[in-house]
Amino acid sequence: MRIKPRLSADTADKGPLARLGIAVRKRLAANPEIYRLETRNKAEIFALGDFMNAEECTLMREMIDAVAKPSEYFPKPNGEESHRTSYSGDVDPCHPLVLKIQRRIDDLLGLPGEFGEAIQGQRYEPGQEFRAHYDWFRTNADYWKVEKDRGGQRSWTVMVFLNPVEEGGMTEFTNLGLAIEPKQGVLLAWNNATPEGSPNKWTLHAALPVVKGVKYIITRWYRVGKWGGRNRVLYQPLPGCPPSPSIWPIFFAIRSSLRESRMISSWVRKLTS
Ligand SMILES: O=C(O)CCC(=O)C(=O)O
Repeated sequence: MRIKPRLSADTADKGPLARLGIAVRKRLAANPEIYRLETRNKAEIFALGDFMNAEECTLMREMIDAVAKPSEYFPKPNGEESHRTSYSGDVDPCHPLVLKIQRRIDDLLGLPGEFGEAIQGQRYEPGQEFRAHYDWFRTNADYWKVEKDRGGQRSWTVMVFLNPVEEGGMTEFTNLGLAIEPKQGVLLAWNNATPEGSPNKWTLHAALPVVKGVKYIITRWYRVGKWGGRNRVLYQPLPGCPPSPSIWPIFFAIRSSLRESRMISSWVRKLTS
């Protein structure tokens, strides 16, 4: 009998994480509107301005208000309880705006939509925060037993700021000395893994406490496989699209030659009658 090795935090889903990294990196690098943040090559963090317009942000904030409840979180190893004090909730996944934004995010990263978790909205009021944490899963934690079959490790995180905040509320990459101020419509995307496919400890990040005003964001986390699926379908790079010959020129060519042959036979009929 073959015994399966127990996967450690550094090897679980390593291959798919590395492949996803290559594909998304290439796609984002080819997009002239995307800006890569300086991290001394410790992590891959990208930003894009005006990803959502003011009207979309307003409607999304209203949708968050409708579902927000005290945020849930994956417990930390040291048992620290209250490291996420915001309000959050999954916005209606069938709402046309949510579907539209979801498709735009999937397309930006070039990832299959089914690998993305449902878009989550978050609201932070004064004093609320999300202390330093990783988005990748600790594979020695109890929750991993469930998450490994629900799409596996988290690969990329995408978040969008939905409003400016009067004071505080920055997204801070704790060990990189980077703090990004909330600006309406700005999208941030980062790879939670290293280029080799291991969880990247440089992605430790926090939502600093809001001091004045309210902060709203949406987040979409991608897995290495189909999210929620019981059977793991792991990421494979899509083969390059073959050139798709349009059938319309062929259709028009056949139609016009049929017409011509009908015209010719009617001339022949006229001439011979
Ligand atoms: O609100 C933020 O700025 C960060 C949110 C965050 O860390 C998360 O959703 O994982």
